[in-house]
Amino acid sequence: MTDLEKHQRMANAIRFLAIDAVEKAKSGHPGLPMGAADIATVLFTQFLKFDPTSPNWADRDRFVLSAGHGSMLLYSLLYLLGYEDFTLDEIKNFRQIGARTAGHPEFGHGEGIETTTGPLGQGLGNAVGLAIAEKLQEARFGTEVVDHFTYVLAGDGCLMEGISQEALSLAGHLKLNKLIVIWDDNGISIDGAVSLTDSTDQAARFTASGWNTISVDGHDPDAIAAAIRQAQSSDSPTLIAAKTTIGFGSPKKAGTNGVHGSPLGADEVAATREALNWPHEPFDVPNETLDAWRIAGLRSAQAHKDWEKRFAAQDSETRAEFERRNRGDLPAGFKAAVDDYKKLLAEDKPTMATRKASEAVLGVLNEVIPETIGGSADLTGSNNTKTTQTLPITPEDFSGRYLHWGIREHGMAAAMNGMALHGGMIPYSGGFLIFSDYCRPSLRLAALMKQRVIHVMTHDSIGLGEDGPTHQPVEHFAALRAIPDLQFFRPADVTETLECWQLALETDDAPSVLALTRQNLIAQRTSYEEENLCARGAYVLIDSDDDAAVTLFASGSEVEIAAEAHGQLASAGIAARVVSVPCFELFENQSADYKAAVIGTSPVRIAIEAGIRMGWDRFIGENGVFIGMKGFGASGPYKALYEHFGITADAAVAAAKAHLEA
Ligand SMILES: Cc1ncc(C[n+]2csc(CCOP(=O)(O)OP(=O)(O)O)c2C)c(N)n1
Repeated sequence: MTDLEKHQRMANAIRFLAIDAVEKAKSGHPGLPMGAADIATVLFTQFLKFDPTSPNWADRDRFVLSAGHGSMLLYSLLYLLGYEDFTLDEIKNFRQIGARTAGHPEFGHGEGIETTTGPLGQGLGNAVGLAIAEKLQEARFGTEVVDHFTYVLAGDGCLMEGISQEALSLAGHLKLNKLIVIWDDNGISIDGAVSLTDSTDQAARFTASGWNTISVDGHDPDAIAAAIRQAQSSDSPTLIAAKTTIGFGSPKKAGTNGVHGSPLGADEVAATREALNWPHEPFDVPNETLDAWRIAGLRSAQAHKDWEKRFAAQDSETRAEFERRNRGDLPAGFKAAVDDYKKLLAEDKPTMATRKASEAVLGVLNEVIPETIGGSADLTGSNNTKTTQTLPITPEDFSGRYLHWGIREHGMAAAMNGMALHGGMIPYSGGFLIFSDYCRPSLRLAALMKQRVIHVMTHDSIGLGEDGPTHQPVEHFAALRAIPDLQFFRPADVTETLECWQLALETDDAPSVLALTRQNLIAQRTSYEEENLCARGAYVLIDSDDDAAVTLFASGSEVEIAAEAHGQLASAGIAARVVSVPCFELFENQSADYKAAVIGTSPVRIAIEAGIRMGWDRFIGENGVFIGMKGFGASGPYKALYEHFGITADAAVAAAKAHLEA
């Protein structure tokens, strides 16, 4: 058998596993695996460094299938290469409940999947983060320990999505030369030919952002190999534009949108078997071909052993630190640093904006956690995310700890997911809360993938003032609270900011958003408590000796208003209590008893938050009083805005009295 014949059989094994799995599931996308099988065969049998017996080997190359609808390409590869989690039964269970072979690749379902893909373009963004992470780790631990490539297979859809522009321009700027994107250039998307909707010269676009670009025939294994070889020695990231035929091998459907996302149908499956000379039963890969794949799966075993030797030769401190960071454990000094600072704050009781509080907290935490990587989407001076420890990361020097992401919220959030997935670091960002909308798809995926990424989002309400309604979050608290498994924090003062940072860092299986103010806030917590009170999500900040007639619930900057209202009510002889609610999600995790005790039995319950009411009925009931926003904000000085929208202590007191008298 010639090398070409062997290659074709190996590629056909991918094609037919995909065809048969989609046929059996009666749903899925056969077109991409059939079209990209040659590319994948070359990449995985000649280039990719990986070890199926150790899927999480830290120095493996990463492969991201950005065009996640082509998931059967990845599942076929993982089965053929011998990944334990991807058995033939899993392939046969494609798209069924509980299977590792979900409709789109999902991180955590089976080892060998590097990231969740499906929303087009996200994988590309993740890959930029993976490649950034590789360079950061290489700068810290050296090429003996960290030296791997990030490969991406992206489709037309990935390149058409806006996120691709943010991702690629950043990658070009940072000269991520170990990032290699292979574009499955088949000219077809769901509605038909790509020419229906797009005329971009993609190579020119990538070149304009500093990429190396190569064009090849995506069905010619030698040409693909030559292109990857050239890409590996490039000093910039590389786009390999690989011309392919979607649904390659299907006599009637190849090259059409009919094969993108539907089973071929029995007749066409039979015709394709005939055309590609694959006379085998469904799911049957002949031994000779399966063996060839399994041997390819062993290809990097020696490289892995060599790496283990090099790693073992590092000093014990380096090894321990590398392993600790990869495990995601926080360093030993973390808790003491939090505690010491909390004591100091209880003495100082500083008045400050929570964005400034966050900066002060980060100054303490960045000192003891060397693996935090900070950044901002061009709002460093506003987000206060940079500290003395975090020197800028530049294209020439990745020893720094601060990424100037540019004005690229979506690309930033997707890349941060990639950095977290890579392991060895804790990325945190900076941006305006209003623009959480610009990165929401990536925030959602961070939650779905259970990744510890931390987003500092400042200017969190009308309290930002003059910039006006385009910049004033209103529905954003509710919208972020709505994302399952994402922790949305809105701390009320400097101590709560410290506690929320602690919680965000200690939660290694979920993303967090810290919503922080532009305006100054007085300290609400005036005595030292060892316990992290924010960990309960909501807690009684000011209690009442008598049965409280009124309970005031508030988050963030509005806790100050609630506390002021409490003072006025006390003067009027009305017993009241104040509950601070920094995190809805954590509150829901508490026991029923705790929740009932915090909510209490006051006849009048009032919530104060400079956002929409959605979610607060949980605390105040539908007959409760909500003092907040009903629509968009306005441009003006912030104190005037609070008056204008009636979010004041006077309003809360008046409402309390009116309800008590009613
Ligand atoms: C953000 C996003 N929008 C829409 C979709 C739905 N969708 C899945 S595949 C696809 C077409 C992609 O075309 P292409 O990348 O060329 O894939 P191919 O047809 O080559 O398989 C679309 C619109 C999606 N998955 N993600």
